[in-house]
Amino acid sequence: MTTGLWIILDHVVALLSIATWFAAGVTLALRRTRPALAALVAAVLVTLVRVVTVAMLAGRGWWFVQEKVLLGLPMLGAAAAGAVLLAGPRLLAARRGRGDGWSAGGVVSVLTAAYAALAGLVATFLAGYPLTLGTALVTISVVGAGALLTARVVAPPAEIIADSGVARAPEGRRAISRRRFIGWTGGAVVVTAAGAGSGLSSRPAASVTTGGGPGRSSRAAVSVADLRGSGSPAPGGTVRRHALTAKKATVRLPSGREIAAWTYNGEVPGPAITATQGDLIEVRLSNADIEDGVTLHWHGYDVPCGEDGSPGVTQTVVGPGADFVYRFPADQVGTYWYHTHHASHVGVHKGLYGTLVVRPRDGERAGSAAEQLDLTLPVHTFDGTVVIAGGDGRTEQLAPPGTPVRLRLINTDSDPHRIVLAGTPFRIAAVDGRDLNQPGEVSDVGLRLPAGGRYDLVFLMPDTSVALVVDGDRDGGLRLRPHGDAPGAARIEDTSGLPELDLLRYGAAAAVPFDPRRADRHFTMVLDRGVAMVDGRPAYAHTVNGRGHPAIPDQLVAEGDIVRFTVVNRSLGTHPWHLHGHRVLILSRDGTPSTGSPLWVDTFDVRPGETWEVAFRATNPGIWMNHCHNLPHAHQGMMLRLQYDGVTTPFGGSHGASAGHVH
Ligand SMILES: [Cu+2]
Repeated sequence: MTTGLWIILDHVVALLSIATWFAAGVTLALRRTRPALAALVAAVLVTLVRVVTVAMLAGRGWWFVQEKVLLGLPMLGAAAAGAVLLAGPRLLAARRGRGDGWSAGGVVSVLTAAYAALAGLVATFLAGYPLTLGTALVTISVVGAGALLTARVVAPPAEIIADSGVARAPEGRRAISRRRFIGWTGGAVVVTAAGAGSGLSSRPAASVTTGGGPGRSSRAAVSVADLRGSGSPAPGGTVRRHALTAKKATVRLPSGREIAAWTYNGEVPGPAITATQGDLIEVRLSNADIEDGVTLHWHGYDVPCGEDGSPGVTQTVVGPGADFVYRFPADQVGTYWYHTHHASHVGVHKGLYGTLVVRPRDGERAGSAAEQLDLTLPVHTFDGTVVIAGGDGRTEQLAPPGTPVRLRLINTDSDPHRIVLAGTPFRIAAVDGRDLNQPGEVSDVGLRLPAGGRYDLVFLMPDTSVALVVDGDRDGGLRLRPHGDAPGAARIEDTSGLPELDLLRYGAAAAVPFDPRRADRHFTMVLDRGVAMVDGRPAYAHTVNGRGHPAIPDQLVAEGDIVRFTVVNRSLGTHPWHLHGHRVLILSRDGTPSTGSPLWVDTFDVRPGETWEVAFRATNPGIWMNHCHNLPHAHQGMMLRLQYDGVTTPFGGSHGASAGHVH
């Protein structure tokens, strides 16, 4: 069973324990003896099952259970033990016909167990990982307050007893003062703990984490504004100049449908930028009428930091009437894309993206010179319709038998797409722009393309039709026909049952340029949901180690460091993790090492319950965004900075500070 399923099962059992404890408490309060006893037995059994599910999860990693083991279960266990001791004997006696099983202590203790069960689950959902002393104190005080209030409701308040005849007897007076003492001191403890807990919870985090390496040195500072691209192409190369103007436009898809888009140059996708290795790419970005501002981020391209397009970190956002010139060497071959990085959860979705493809100069890469059909296929969803390369998802293309074909798939959405290439065996020549080592021929497999990710699929055109099926839509996708005379004849099989190809076991292993076991720094990022501050406001955020942007500490590295990331997904959603300015090497997923081709990626899909280990060498100085590429998640807090020692920013440092004003 996957960790994700254990997480869900544990939530279900936690809900059941809440339900059974409340059932026991309410039936006992109503003096329904038999149902109360049955519910109490059920509650105890479910609580024991909960211990098992938490133990199973603990086996998958401490991150998944920390707050359950340290707070939720002990709190529930103590309350449950009290409930059994206080309510159990009278209920058993009632079953034998003595009394009705009711006692004030019994009702209060059973309901307190119910509050403890509920509070534990709420703490998991609202606070998550890591558990702080503040969270623990607040949670325990809430349960304590619940117990005190219940006692006041279930047993008559001391003042009422004081008016009755009981108060006249000495033992009655003692009982009253004891009750008052418990009430007042209990209340005082609860209020103090809650206050201390809230105070602790609102403390700011450290501004930086060092991952076990040294802290900031006293080296002379360099500004990201000075980390810019070189001014001339390599020998033999040319300057590829483009002018992109961000503007609103009504775009007509080939299907005839019109969409209100945000565009570069009135086109969706924006102009395709292509270059040959060694060229210099120079793009002047202007903004006509996107009020919130735009930038250009070169996704997966390890540009100098000042060209990275992160507003508030590497430049100021380009507002209407302003412009910014990006310049960087086309030194990486492969399939990439560009998009705005300001309020990108809105802007990219509405169309502010385009493709970037750099081909090798000498054509020495296997087959690349001979590829006669080379299609760049960004996959984007507009209003629920998947649009491929600006087409409407029913694109047809002629490809004579024997034609070498390369399909460059780019996922420009925030969710993964399932890709099936039907009708031919093929190879995945490159992932995220980087060639794989000895990629084998595959067929009848599904490919999961993470948000932001790219796959280059290559094959020789057979003499029958080939279909690219996206998300199982057999009417959409791309058709390649070998002959001009049989349009769209081939029937496409149902591809939904095909197994998913695991890229961690695809291709052949090869040497990598550094030893990832010798990491200079190791950072752990636990991804979750919870209440956290995002851009200065409290939100139900997507969090990293319990915090939201910009309150997540920067990760400090020094140039030349080998850096290791452990990325843990505790949540029920997928998080495509994306580090700017670097490619990372996949080491393992859920403890199973990558055994196929070295897999260098800029985005990796961390699914619910998964734990990924990746490593990279810090060779590109700057301040780099490190975030979830589900862009709404990033906007809701799941974003932090990787900062090189000695690099500063004059742009404020907080990514897209005005992003929150976008609707
Ligand atoms: Cu995410």
